[in-house]
Amino acid sequence: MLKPRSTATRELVNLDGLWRFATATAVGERPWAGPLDTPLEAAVPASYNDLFTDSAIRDHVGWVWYQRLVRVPRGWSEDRVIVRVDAATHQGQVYVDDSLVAEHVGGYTPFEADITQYVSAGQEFRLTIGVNNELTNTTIPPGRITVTQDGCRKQTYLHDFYNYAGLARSVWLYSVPSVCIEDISIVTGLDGTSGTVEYEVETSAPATVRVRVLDASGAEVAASEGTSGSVRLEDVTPWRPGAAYLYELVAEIVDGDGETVGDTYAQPFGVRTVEVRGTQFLINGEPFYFTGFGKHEDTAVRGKGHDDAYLVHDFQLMEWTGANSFRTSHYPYAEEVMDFADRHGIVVIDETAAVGLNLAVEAGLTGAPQRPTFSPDTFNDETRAAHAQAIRELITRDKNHPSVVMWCIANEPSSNEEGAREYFEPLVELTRKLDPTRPVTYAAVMFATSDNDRIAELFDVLCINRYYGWYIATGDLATAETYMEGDLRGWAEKFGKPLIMSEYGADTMPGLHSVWDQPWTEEYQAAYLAASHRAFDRIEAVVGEHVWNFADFQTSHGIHRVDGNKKGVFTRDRRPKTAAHSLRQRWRELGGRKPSGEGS
Ligand code: BDP
Repeated sequence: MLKPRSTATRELVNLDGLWRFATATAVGERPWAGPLDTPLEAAVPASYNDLFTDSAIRDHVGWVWYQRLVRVPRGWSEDRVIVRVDAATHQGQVYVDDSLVAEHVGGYTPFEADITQYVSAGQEFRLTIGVNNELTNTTIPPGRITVTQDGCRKQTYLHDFYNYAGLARSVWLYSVPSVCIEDISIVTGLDGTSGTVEYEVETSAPATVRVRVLDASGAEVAASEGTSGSVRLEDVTPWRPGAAYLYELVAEIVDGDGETVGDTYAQPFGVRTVEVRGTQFLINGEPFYFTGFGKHEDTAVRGKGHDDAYLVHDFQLMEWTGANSFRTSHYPYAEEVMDFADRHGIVVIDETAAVGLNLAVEAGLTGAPQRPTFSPDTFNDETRAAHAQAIRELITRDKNHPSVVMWCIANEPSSNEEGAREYFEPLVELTRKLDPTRPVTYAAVMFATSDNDRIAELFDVLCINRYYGWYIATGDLATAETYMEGDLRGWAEKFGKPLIMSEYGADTMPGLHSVWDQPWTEEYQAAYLAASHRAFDRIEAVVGEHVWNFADFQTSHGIHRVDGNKKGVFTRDRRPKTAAHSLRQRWRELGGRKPSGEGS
C-alpha cells in the first residue's frame, strides 16, 4: 500500500486538527447521520484517553466518534478522491455523510476508501470516523471484556502498556487520476560495485508504465519500461546502517506515445541486502551488531499520538546513546517513523501487534488457574486469521523500507505450550511467502527455554526477552549474570542461529540512588545492564542487544507498576537516567560491531 504523496498528478490534504468527539454512550444511534451533538473536541493525531479529565472517557470500552467537515478541492473534478486513515486503534468505520465507506480491524495499520461517488469537487462533506478500542480473544493484540457487578464493561488485556485508542495518526484526503499506480514493490541486491533493483508496479487498470531511478541528487541513473522488471545501478551507493542513502523509483503511467504522463509516484528506496549466515546477521555482507532499544509510541497527553517533535528528539537521543537500531515493540509504528529511520540509517526490527498470546503470563501475574493459550476457547483459528491479516498488512505497508531488516511476528507468545507449533507454522510460512528477502523472528518469553520452546527452529533469528536481576534473581546481579549466560548458551548450542537480546531491563525511579545493588535505583539499572553485557560478550551467537525500554511508558493499572513502566533508560519526558550514560559509552565504542576476542 502506497503512502499518500503529493506528485505532479496527485494532491494531498491533511485532515489533522481538532475534530468533534464523543463516546458512543454520549450520543444517539447513527451519530454519523448529522452533526455530532457534543461539546467536546479531540486532537488528531492523538489517543483520546488522556485528553479529557472525565474518567468515563478514559476508561470507555467500545465506540467513540470523531467528526469534521471536509471540503474537496475544487480542482479535483476529474480525479478519484480517496480518504485514508493512517490508524484507527483498534477498529475503524468511516462515514462520508450518511454512507459507510470503509471498515477496518487492526489498530496500527492504514486503510482507505475511494469516495469519489459520494463527494463533489469544491463541495463540503461530513466525515465521521468511529473507533472501537475493544480487544477480544480474536483480535491482535488480544484482550478480554468483563462486566462488573454494577454492569460496567471493563477491558483487560495481556500486555502491560496502556490500551490507548483513537486516531493516533494522521487522516488524509488525496486525489489520484482515474487510472493510477496502486502499489510498488522493490527488492534490491548488491553485485560488486553495482546494485540490482527488481521492481513491480501495480496499476488500477492495464496501462503502459515507465520507470526511472533517481539518485539522491535527483539525477536519473537507470530507466526501464513495463509493470515489472529490473535495473542495474553502476557504482551504487548502498544504504548502510548509520550512513543512509536513498534513491527514488519514479513510476509513471504514460500514454501510447510516451508523452503524456497520466500518473506519477516517487517511491524512495535504499539498496542493501540482509542475510543470516550461521550465527551472523549480515547487512550488505558485513556482520551487524544491533545496539538499541525496544520502544513504545508513548508520550504524556498524546498517548500513542504521533508527534514529529518527539520523533526527531527520540532519534537524536538514540543516536546520542549510540543506538543503531530499535524494535517497533509491540505494534507497527507510524509511517513517519519508518521514513525517518530510512533517511537516518537506523535499523528496524518491525513487529506486528501480536503481543500477549500467552495465558501462562496472565496466570503467573494473577494467580488464576492457567487456561491453555492455544485452544478453541482461547486463541484459536480466528485469532490466527486475524494474526495472518496483521502480518499481511505490516508487510504490505513496510516492504519498501530499507531500514526494516527483519519481521518480528509476535512478542512473547506461549511458545513452550502445546499448540504453539501448529499456530505459528502457517504464519511463518505466510511471512516468508509475502517477503522472501527478510529474516523472520519472534521474541521469546522467559518461560520458553531452549529445552521446551516448540517454535524456535521455524525462525531465522531468535530474539530473547529476559529479566535476570529483575523478575528473577532480583537484586542479585552475580546470579543474574550466570543465569543469563547459561540461558543464552542453551539457545546458541541447540539452534546455532543468531541471538538478539530483545528485552532486558530494570524498573528505575529517576533520582533514587544507592551505594548498594538496590533495585529501583539508577545505579542498579546501570549495574544490571553491565552484568547482562558481560554475559552477552561471552557468547559468539549474540548479535545484538535491545534494552527494555527506551523511555518510561504508561501502563494499565496494576500493582506491578507505579505510574507506568519505569524500565526506561530515559524518563517519559526523555531525560537520561544514569544508565543512559553508561550505555552511551559502551555502544559508541562498539560502533555496531560485536566486541572482539571475547566470544566463545
Ligand atoms: C515483557 C514484555 C514487555 C513488558 C516487560 C516488562 O514483552 O512488554 O513491558 O516484560 O515487564 O514481558 O517490563
